[in-house]
Amino acid sequence: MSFFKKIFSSEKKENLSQEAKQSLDKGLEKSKTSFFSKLTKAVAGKSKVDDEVLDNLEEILVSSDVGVNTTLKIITRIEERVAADKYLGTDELNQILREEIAGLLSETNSGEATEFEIPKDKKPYVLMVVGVNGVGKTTTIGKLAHQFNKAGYKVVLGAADTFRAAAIDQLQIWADRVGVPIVKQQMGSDPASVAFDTLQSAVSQDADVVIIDTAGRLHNKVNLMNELTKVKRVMQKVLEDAPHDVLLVLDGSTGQNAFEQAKQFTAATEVTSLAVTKLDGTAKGGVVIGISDQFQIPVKYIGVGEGIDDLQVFNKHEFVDSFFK
Ligand SMILES: Nc1nc2c(ncn2[C@@H]2O[C@H](COP(=O)(O)OP(=O)(O)OP(=O)(O)O)[C@@H](O)[C@H]2O)c(=O)[nH]1
Ligand SMILES: [Mg+2]
Repeated sequence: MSFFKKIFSSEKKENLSQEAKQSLDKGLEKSKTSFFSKLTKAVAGKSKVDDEVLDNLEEILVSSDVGVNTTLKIITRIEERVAADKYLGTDELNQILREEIAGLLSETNSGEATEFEIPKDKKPYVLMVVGVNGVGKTTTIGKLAHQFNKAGYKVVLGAADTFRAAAIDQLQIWADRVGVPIVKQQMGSDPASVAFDTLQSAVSQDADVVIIDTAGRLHNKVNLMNELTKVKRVMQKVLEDAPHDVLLVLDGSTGQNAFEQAKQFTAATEVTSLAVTKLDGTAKGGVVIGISDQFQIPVKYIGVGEGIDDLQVFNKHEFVDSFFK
């Protein structure tokens, strides 16, 4: 790479991350506004952090969908600081919260990455996307395909949600929009067979990334889980270590429901990473903090809008920065 190219590409990268930062700020706006207006009310007329302030704070965190267990951890940390420093002022509460939440998240395995990357030793890298209906699976796949494509990877999509004709059409629209190939069959065909074809096609095209869409709804939950297991098993006939990642998509705007879905899915099938969507337009952004803390599975991506660029790599440092800015 020439010197000028290097400068240009590093400038471009900075620009992009600047854009990403703005879109994160915008995506978290509702959550922040709601959180800080509650916090302002909770400390009104109070100069120091006392039991009453802590009680209120606990209520605010729970009502911001951080989740009870994670809230208790945060409150305990703050109590310890209050015990050590009896005159902790409420004007410092914001900073303290920020530090404690960052501290808590630093212990989780979510959010270390800053860029859309795939493991270098997997080719093609196979990503299977799962989740209940309507959470944003297909949209997330389209956005991911766009990011990987932009990064120079050769992407192939597989329409293994054969339960609805519209599901296949929807993925086709995304494939056309991004400009990547899609492997599909008729509605009602065997999803495992679509996944098999997709992997074969990807291997023969020397593709870098395969993303498999799956159904979010079937006649019942047991069917759905059995089907996912079968899709995986059949993919392994082409690539024995596929899928390399199973991404569970959760709708962040459903708050506690997202926790429930994560619990149920991770108990029923192997999930290796999480995406939390629809953080824009909701005040429930705190759910990402709770999910990162409560699950051993890393949150990798967050959805902050319906547009093609509205998917971000979840980075906990950026998230906390943006939330407490
Ligand atoms: N505001 C917002 N909307 C989103 C986001 N991600 C997805 N959506 C919207 O959520 C709706 C459902 O998204 P889909 O991608 O169709 O969800 P799905 O999980 O594939 O749904 P099924 O195929 O029915 O199982 C669509 O209207 C998307 O535009 C996001 O991050 N923000
Ligand atoms: Mg879909």
